[in-house]
Amino acid sequence: MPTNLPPDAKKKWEEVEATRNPREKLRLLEEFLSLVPRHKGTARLCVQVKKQITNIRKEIEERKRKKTGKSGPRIFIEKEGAAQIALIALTKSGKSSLLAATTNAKVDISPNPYTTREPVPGIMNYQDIQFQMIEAPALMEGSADGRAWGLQTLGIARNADGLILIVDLSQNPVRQLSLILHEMEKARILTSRPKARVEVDRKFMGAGLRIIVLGKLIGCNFRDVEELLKGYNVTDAFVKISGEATLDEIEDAVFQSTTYKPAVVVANKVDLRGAEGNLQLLRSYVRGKLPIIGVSCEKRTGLQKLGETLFRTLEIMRIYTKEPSEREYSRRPFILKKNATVYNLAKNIHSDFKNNFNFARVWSKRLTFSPQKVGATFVLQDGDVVEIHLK
Ligand SMILES: Nc1nc2c(ncn2[C@@H]2O[C@H](COP(=O)(O)OP(=O)(O)OP(=O)(O)O)[C@@H](O)[C@H]2O)c(=O)[nH]1
Ligand SMILES: [Mg+2]
Repeated sequence: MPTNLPPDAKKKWEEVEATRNPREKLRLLEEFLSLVPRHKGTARLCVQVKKQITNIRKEIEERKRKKTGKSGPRIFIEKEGAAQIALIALTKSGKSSLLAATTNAKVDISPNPYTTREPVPGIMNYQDIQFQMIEAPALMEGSADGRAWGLQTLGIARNADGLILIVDLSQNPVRQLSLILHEMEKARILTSRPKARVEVDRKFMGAGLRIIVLGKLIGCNFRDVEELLKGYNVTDAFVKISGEATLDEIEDAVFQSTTYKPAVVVANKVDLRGAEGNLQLLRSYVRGKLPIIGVSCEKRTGLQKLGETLFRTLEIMRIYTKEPSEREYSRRPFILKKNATVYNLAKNIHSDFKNNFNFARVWSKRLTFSPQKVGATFVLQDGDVVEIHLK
């Protein structure tokens, strides 16, 4: 059921979205909440907003404590490398052990529960790129309702580019994984691509509202969507709807509350008795929906597959750039989403590049001859070398 908010609440939400200052955001969110009428249709929204409020409060407290003075929309941990990966798991499953086995981070490994209480980052090398891994404090039943540091942990998951979900194979892995997925779902973090994809790309004032439906609207029509968006003062935006979308899901996109994170399951402690059988149980439960890697962090086995699996699951690629005047291409690749074009690359390099783009030359093993002169719409692949020529 759509929430159908009164105009003053919608107006307030606009202000919430416009501010990046945490204190200001906190104040506005509280005001927003007071303007939301309480009924069944708004229950979900209220829970969501309350969570945001709790998270921001924690952020502010944390900042005060650490006095880092760094600004930015989120505290958490500054991103580094090709992608930030959050390690999400129940206690004692081996999050710290995985960090120790794959990075140079200093961690506390212990047979006692809840040893790690603060997020711990580490850098894992994979070929010529790096993944930043972050151990989040253990998830538990009730995390999504704010138990212990649950909201912080879920916040780390939400802020990451991808997830590693760890289960302990010496215990029932299905129970562990379903608990993790359930808590995440309550916090609206999905590990499978939602059927619908709604992208709201806000534009400058006066740009107008453009809605493109590539998929199918379920239980609503184009006009309903337009009404809903206008109701939230989304009047200057490019809205792309793919897959099968309900009005609820479109509303979610306005609030940016549901998020999809690519995830890899690491089944740890394969060295222990009964692990083999449990791994099979896990595989039949997951049914190929998520990649599973059986490892022993203690014995350091099975871990060599992790980098490649992450890379594949994140659906990213490495693109190397070359200056027209240079002979060699840069050894530090740009990381782009799979199927990105030369245009996406140009935009990534410099905002001026997209306006002044003339043509590009691409070197690639898959081409019959290299370099090949291409236009902005040319679709790139992992490993391509690109030289951009401006007008
Ligand atoms: N047999 C075996 N034990 C392991 C393995 N990996 C971790 N352990 C043990 O499992 C226990 C918990 O490991 P940690 O890495 O501290 O687990 P954690 O998930 O970080 O736990 P918390 O931070 O306390 O929530 C420790 O006693 C580890 O020695 C493994 O591959 N095999
Ligand atoms: Mg730990």
